[in-house]
Amino acid sequence: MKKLACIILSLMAIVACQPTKQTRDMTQQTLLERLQAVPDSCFLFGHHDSPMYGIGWFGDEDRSDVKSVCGSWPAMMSFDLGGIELGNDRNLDSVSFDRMREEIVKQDARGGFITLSWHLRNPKTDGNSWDVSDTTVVNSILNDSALHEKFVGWLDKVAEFLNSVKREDGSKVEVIFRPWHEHTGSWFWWGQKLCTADEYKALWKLTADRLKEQGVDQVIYAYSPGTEAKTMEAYLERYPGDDIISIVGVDCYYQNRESFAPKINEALTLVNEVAEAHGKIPALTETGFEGIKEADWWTQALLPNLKNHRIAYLVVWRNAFNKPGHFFGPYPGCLSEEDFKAFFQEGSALFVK
Ligand code: BMA
Repeated sequence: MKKLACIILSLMAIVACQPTKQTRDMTQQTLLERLQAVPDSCFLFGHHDSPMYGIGWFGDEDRSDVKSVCGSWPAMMSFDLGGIELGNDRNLDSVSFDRMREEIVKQDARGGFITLSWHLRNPKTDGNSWDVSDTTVVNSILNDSALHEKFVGWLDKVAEFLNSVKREDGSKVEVIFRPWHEHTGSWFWWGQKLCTADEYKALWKLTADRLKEQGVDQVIYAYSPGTEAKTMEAYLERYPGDDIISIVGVDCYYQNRESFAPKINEALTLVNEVAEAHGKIPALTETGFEGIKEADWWTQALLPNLKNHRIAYLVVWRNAFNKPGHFFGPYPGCLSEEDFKAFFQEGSALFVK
């Protein structure tokens, strides 16, 4: 069944465990259609900042810790736009936006997928995303005309970047955009206790409307709460609407085997229910085990918990070059290296050559 799925996938020329070559036909399918075509038994494997840096390196060309271990690129590349709003050359994790643009184009050319998050600054306090000292930031963006104007300027910087990511033929690369994530927690200034449901939804609408006005017609949006919501009603409390959202996901991290199994199964069951009811694409928008301290984590802790659910993709977070122990992907010599190779070979997780 799994083999068949991979064959179908490669026939559809989206991405497969086997080497694929990008052709124009592939890009004629929309990003949404390509995601919908991921077989139920497979998922695109994603890694944040994979080609940018890893354990013991930064900025090398043609390198990724994932590729160093299994020989293939993640099928999903995740990058972050945090800092673009200020007109910075580099994002909050030192990644240059020029390099990001190049890597998005390269990933697209190899038949891969791209998702972008946005750990933007706090427009009211000038602190970072995690500055929750002022509980009225979203309200002020919506109601204070000076702050509104400042924030709209920030959105325009995002639009400018997105519109600049073009293939050789001049067409814009389609990407997933996942702003305002983990809002069911209260650690970002747009979080649960920092704004009302209506304010949060209005923030989304403002974002989508402004980007559209600026000509951004090549993004699809992902909604990615944390695991706090336990019911469909709670999950949808701050949902911006079917007209904006294409992907419904969850950010769900691993602490230990006992707690992870019930947590992720509950979260993905809910995501699948919502996806089904609203005709959306389900995804595990962030996951991982910081420092991957178990040798068999990929095949014994993560994979078994994905088997009963449909997800088009998952993203494991970054292999930080500058924060010891802060890694979520494999790298040569890490404890779970052999297990990651087995995870790769098993065939459910999809990569690109
Ligand atoms: C967090 C951590 C931070 C990083 C941020 C944005 O989860 O990895 O170190 O700055 O994501 O990538």
